[in-house]
Amino acid sequence: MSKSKTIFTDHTLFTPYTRPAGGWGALRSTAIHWLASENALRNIKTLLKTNQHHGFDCPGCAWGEKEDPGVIRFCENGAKAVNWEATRKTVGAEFFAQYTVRWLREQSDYYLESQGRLSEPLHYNAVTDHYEPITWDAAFALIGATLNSLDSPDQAEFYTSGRTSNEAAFLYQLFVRSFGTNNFPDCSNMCHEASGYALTGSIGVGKGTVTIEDFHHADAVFVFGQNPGTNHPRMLDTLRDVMKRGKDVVIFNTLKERGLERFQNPQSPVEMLTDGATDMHSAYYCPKIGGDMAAVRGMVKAMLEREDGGETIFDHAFIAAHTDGMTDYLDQVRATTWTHIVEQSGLNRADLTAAAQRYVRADRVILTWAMGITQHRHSVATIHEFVNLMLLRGQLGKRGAGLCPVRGHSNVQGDRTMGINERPAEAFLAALDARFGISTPRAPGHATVAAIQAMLRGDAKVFIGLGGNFAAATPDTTLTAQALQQCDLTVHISTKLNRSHVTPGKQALILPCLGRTDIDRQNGVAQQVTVEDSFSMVHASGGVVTPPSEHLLSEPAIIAGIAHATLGNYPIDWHAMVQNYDRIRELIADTVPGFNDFNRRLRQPGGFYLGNSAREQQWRTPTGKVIVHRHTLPQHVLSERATHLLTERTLVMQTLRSHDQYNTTIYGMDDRYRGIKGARKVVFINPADIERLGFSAGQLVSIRSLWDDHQERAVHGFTLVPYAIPLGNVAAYYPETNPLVPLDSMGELSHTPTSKSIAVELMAYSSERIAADILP
Ligand SMILES: Nc1nc2c(c(=O)[nH]1)N[C@H]1C(S)=C(S)[C@@H](COP(=O)(O)OP(=O)(O)OC[C@H]3O[C@@H](n4cnc5c(=O)[nH]c(N)nc54)[C@H](O)[C@@H]3O)O[C@H]1N2
Ligand SMILES: Nc1nc2c(c(=O)[nH]1)N[C@H]1C(S)=C(S)[C@@H](COP(=O)(O)OP(=O)(O)OC[C@H]3O[C@@H](n4cnc5c(=O)[nH]c(N)nc54)[C@H](O)[C@@H]3O)O[C@H]1N2
Ligand SMILES: [Mo]
Repeated sequence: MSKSKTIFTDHTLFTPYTRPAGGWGALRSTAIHWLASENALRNIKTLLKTNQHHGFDCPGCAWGEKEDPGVIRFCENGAKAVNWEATRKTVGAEFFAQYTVRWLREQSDYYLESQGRLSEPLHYNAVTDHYEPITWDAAFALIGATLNSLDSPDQAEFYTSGRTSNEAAFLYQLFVRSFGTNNFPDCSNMCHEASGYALTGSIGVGKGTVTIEDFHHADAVFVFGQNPGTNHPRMLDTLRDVMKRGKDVVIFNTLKERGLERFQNPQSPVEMLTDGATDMHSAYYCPKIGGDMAAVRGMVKAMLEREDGGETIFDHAFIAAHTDGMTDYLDQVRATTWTHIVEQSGLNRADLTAAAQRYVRADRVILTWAMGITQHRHSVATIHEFVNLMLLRGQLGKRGAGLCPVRGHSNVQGDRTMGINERPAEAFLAALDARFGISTPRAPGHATVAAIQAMLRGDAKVFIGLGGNFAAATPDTTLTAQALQQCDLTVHISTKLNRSHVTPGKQALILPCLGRTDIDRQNGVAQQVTVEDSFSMVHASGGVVTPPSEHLLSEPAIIAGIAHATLGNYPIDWHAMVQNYDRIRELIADTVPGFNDFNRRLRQPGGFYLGNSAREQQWRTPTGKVIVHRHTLPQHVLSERATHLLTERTLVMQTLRSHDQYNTTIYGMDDRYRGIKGARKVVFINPADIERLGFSAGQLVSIRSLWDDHQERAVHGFTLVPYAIPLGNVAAYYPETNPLVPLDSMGELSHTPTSKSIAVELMAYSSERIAADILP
């Protein structure tokens, strides 16, 4: 392959974006997606109902809202999510009669989802390789009979994606536990699992401790490993307010993300018309991938050196009253060398000392984080390091301060609260047993990776997915596809066609459901569901759009159908619950702490706050105090199973989201803020690495990952894009790069796939390979 193969001369693919984030660019993009939705007029009305009291919760992210009547509450990417769901295009029997599953499998994720909303239940015919219509009753009967034929309930896996409402999630877990298993692989296993695990084991509760109100009182907000400009655009408003108050916003991100540099608020007429913009940070640090634990350790070390020199920096009264184990941790910090810290973080001592000073000078500090922190081998240790940093100055349990893992899916936190958990708490199981007269299983079930491993071994034979796109979202795509295809039955409850449907088991069903924006009538009465945001606020959501097909059922109705076909009326009359969702909420009120008087409280504007024990400085830990964990700084951010294969050509890769996608849903081919147009198969790489490795900008490469199991994991035909990224690091989009993430490469204690730290090597895309990819 010739080195001169560059496509950069005409700048068609890559042009650096120089405008502020938001602004006219965001408005323009909103308008384009809205007009392309084939339902433009209806959808603008729909958008105006987003996050309003009598509307629906945005199916985009889990950022919270202040109750502020009259304010329009949607962002560019929320608008894309709404337009995508509220399309008039549908896909049903005719389409599936035309195309085989094998043919559909060859199409892109974008093609599959853009066919429109699924409009009727479908059953896979393995003989013809086509999906065919099936009645709801026959579909439920097939599921019930298959589940009841298993040797053990543990041979079935019940996946959940985080858009599922509280009502559907509660009913689902009650069914699955009454059936007899805790196999609950969940999207959060790939997402904020490390946050829940680390926080529960330190402060006694696995959720963030702040509310949106706290941001108005913070003197400094530290944002780690997060790209809100794309993934939580409404958070930019909040950060901008902090900057406008003259306070600090301190960023740690491997990349210079546009939304964290400058922002023009599309909902501020003055900023829009004067073309003004706000600087979005007071300091921006670019650590190496996986370098955040080292960076925070460096900040603590800088503070500790001043303490050891006689200054008082730490809040000794808070430490004495509320923490256990701080002395040991500080000894560990003393034992960590600056050389190790600087080498692993990629930041110098002066920068880390300055970051520490910004932390010290603030009375009230909020620390937020997302996937740049949670998808590494040492994510739990890194989050413990965050907690320790915050404890040292008593930044927990006071106004304007605290920890804020920014959740992904709009109800991923609520699903956990409802009991979607493969290791449920004993108190919760006991409450279910007492209320329903059942004996729920006590043995821990499977999380996502364990579920894939069980399917591969043949130990699990049925897969049911409540939303999501398991085949594309999970690691090691080839192995996961094999796992699903080996199943006796796969069932997907979905709104849109996706890769999981075209990776069927021996038998397979697609069950089309209502989405968040659709009106859900039961017995002629429009129902509401509830969701919980990142700030533990529970609020109601009711659709406003006529559903795209009369053959759709709601998620609760589908779960009731499956449950009834499997268990009859044991332990409850499932169908009766669905007639009025208040009945499901009564069951929740009876069994889930914090939901007493649920039906009344959800009707108040803005919903209600579930509370957070750590915020009240009640530490639900074995000692009654915050447990200070001390971890040694890892020698390497990669697993030992990769480190002994490293050469000087090895790079560490993170997989991330473009501006035009929602997880595995691809809305378009652009990534505006990163300057990419019309392409997704790109690798962001430091220009010095391009040169060092003997490549040229714009060259096509193959990417191979390193793991010691002799499996070849590679993807081909990616374009090298020179980018401001630390030396030795590269970035590429998910899900195209999921085939590179080894199934066993998991976070310690969290078992989250390490999709932000993969050891890879780049190779020229060979002409043989090109021929193999292009020729049929
Ligand atoms: N529009 C839109 N909104 C979404 C989603 C979507 O796909 N599209 N997905 C939703 C979901 S489920 C989730 S979980 C969230 C995801 O929200 P994010 O966590 O913002 O998502 P990613 O694109 O994975 O971005 C990771 C960010 O971390 C940085 N990063 C990567 N590795 C490191 C590291 O080691 N250290 C540091 N300091 N930074 C690092 C990357 O450069 C990038 O800016 O968004 C939710 N909202
Ligand atoms: N390499 C790599 N892998 C990752 C990540 C990464 O950063 N890198 N991120 C991980 C993260 S944070 C997450 S959360 C997971 C996401 O994993 P998932 O939640 O499984 O994936 P999504 O892409 O959000 O699911 C999209 C599908 O959900 C269905 N859907 C949409 N709305 C509804 C609804 O209202 N009801 C129902 N029943 N179905 C609906 C549609 O059919 C759509 O095709 O991916 C993870 N995988
Ligand atoms: Mo997520």
